[in-house]
Amino acid sequence: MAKKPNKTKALPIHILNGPNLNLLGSREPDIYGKTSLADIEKACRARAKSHGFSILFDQSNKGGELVEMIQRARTAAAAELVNAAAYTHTSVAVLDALKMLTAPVIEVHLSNPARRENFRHTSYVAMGATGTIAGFGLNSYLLAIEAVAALLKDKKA
Ligand code: CA2
Repeated sequence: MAKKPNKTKALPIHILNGPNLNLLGSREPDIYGKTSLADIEKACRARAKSHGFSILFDQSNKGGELVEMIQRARTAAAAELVNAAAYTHTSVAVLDALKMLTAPVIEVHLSNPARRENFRHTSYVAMGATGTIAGFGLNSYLLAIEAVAALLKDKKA
């Protein structure tokens, strides 16, 4: 009997951005560059596409919404890239939500928080992440997509 074609669609990579990142590019260009969040989204879509993945791109300024978006990713995403912005350093709720994911979680930052103020040296997100990429601006997101693509290919093989 002929084999049925596998119609299962690959789940997208979920990219989640926390508070104030909607205003990216409008201030502190010395730290964050001039790239807007829309530029990041566009570049991520292109990079993910080159690896055969689609992207679900979200941003919220509200902690509860971020938690809900992470919860949705439990069944709706192949991997989670998260730049929780200031919530990185404060939110046990975001950490608890990330811990519920079975998919790879990559913590992403535009800047390198380890080189900045002491309060940025603690990351709750890191405790729920597979790994962290920080300090490369827009390229932090693209490197995270590379990491995820490699992880998911390894899983498949
Ligand atoms: O470097 C990162 O990606 C951060 O997650 C950015 C957060 C900061 O609190 C973290 O410590 C590191 C801040 C996001 C602020 O968003 C901006 C909005 C407009 C202009 C500049 C930054």
